Amino acid sequence: MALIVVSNREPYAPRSRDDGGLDWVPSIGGLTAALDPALQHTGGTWIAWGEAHPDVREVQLPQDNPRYRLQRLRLSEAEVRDFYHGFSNRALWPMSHYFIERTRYDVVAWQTYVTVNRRFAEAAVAAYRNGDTIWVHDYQLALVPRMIREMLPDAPIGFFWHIPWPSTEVFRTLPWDRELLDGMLGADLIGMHTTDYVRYFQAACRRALDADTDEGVVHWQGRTSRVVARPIGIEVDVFEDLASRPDVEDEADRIRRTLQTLILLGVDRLDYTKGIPERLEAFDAYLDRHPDARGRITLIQIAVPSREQVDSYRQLRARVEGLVGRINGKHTHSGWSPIQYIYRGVSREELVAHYRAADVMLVTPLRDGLNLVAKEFTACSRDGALILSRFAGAADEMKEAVQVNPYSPGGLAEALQMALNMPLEEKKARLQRLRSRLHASDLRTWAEDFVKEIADQ
Ligand code: ADQ
Repeated sequence: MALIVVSNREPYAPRSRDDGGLDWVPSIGGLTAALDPALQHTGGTWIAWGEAHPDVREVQLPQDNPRYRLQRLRLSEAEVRDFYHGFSNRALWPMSHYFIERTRYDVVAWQTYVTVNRRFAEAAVAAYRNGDTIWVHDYQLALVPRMIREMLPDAPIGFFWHIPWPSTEVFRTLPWDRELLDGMLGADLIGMHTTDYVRYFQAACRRALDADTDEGVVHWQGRTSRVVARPIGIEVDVFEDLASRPDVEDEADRIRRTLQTLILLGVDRLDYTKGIPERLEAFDAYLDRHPDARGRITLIQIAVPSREQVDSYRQLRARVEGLVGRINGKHTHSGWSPIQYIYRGVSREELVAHYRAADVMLVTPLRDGLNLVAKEFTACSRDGALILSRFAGAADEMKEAVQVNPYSPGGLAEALQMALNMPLEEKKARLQRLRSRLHASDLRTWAEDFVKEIADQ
């Protein structure tokens, strides 16, 4: 039995070599990091948008040890603009993260979303053989389950929604709320990160579709879909191995030696949902209030560039850079600057070295489906403390983190004070408890169990 994964992003992106060939490099991001190992394990087909080098329609991956086939769809410029930047990232993304004022509900963008979803569905149907399992991912492709269902009435279809599912009043602002729900309900199994998202989704089905719901199921048009909370895990072993590698350890020591201060760390895609400006402002206020902390703490903020074609992301970048400049300008003295800002994707080794070097990890999104960084830090940390937003899906499973309300500057500063002063024994005990849970549901288990659950429906 093979697996067919359908997602917008591809797991590896092509990069030209000097000799004219292509190297396929792993993409950065939660979803692709999650599914590549799963598909390597089962074999099958991954269908995704081939962004760079669109003429390459198919490739066997990973390059050095091929385990599955990547089938790449070519999208026109207008499709990318309207389907991806337009509807996915200007309508569904802000709406699901409660940023209604940032949404643009444009009818042409919606129509393109429908057309492009159909192309993904057709590719999945063409790849499908009896006995296969289809797993569709995320908000860019919510209509695909229904479209596949119409062509393959008996295929096992799963769908995972990786971002928050908002409360019903927010979801109702979407002009195509019924269509979106109907699209998702083509799946046998719908997964989300938390039980709250599942409850809100069911409430939306009742309210918008007048569908019947029971414990964990939605009945709609003669079919039943199960809706389950299955928070994603990380590759715990991979992160632990990296964390104990001598070269990574040396790099962590080097970071600490260079700064000679306590280290606060933020690692995010540069996205307005991640609460980066709020975090910087809270740090600024902390330094104002604790003059003794000046020269003794550095915040390293690593931000990976994201969605730069969308205006609000460019504005966010300018705002963050402005804040970093202003705060550094205000507090820098005798060779110490409070913020080190890294605006690029970093390698896994570099990432883990920073997790190892950090005293306090700041994961303070205003809203986040789950947040993998919180789990990665937990797997790698020496004996650091984790500050975690109550609005990240991961907060449900990570009660031992110092939980904060990122909208409250005072609350953030207090959490920082608490984390910085936490006794070593307590930090170790909290990490220990968090880690034991990471092992119980790592990424491999999450993906394998979900695929099994789809097939068992
Ligand atoms: P994302 O919004 O991308 O994922 P997240 O879960 O934090 O958010 O995953 C980001 C990934 O990118 C992590 O693996 C992190 O290590 C990596 N990363 C971030 N910045 C980086 C940098 N500068 N350099 C290198 N790597 C970097 C979406 C949802 C989340 C959900 C995941 C998985 O928005 O809520 O947790 O999918 O379902």
